[in-house]
Amino acid sequence: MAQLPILEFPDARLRTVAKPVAEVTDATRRIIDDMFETMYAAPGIGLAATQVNIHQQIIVMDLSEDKSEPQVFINPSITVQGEELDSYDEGCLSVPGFYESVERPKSIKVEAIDRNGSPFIIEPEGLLAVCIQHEIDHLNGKLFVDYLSNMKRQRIRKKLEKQQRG
Ligand code: QAP
Ligand code: CO
Repeated sequence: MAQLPILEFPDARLRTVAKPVAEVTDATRRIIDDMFETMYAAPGIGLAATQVNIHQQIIVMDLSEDKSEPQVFINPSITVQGEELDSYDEGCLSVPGFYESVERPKSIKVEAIDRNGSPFIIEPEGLLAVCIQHEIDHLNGKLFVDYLSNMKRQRIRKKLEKQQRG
């Protein structure tokens, strides 16, 4: 397994739209394992392949305290969104050090494929629903900072650019 470098905002590669995985193979599972290693090391609760410069529709997530609940979503799609919205203070491994409130549908229905290539459907609420929506945004080249005011986003961009220059 290998830890992969994480792209940071405002890197243009984070704007790439990921392609669906045509077939789940050992190569796909190797990417998934490397993504888990990268996410756990960070540490984070969710990581989209886009963030490690792999432009395939793959998400890994673990909301547990002790790395005991790894979840994989390949080719995920949101098929139903509830009417009710909820706000959550979101962060992102690609926007290190910044947390801002984002409003999203509180409950959704998601169809995806697991690491064995089997389809499944879930209806998450709470943090799981927030995290899946945040990660699916990554696969579409979108970041949580895109929901903020231009002023807030620009402040975050300037601070990160300065930090990245070292
Ligand atoms: C996405 O984010 C998420 O700023 C996953 O310095 C987060 O794992 C969805 C992290 C919150 C919903 C709510 C962030 C680590 C990890 C940082 C993460 C940082 C170090 C973020
Ligand atoms: Co993120």
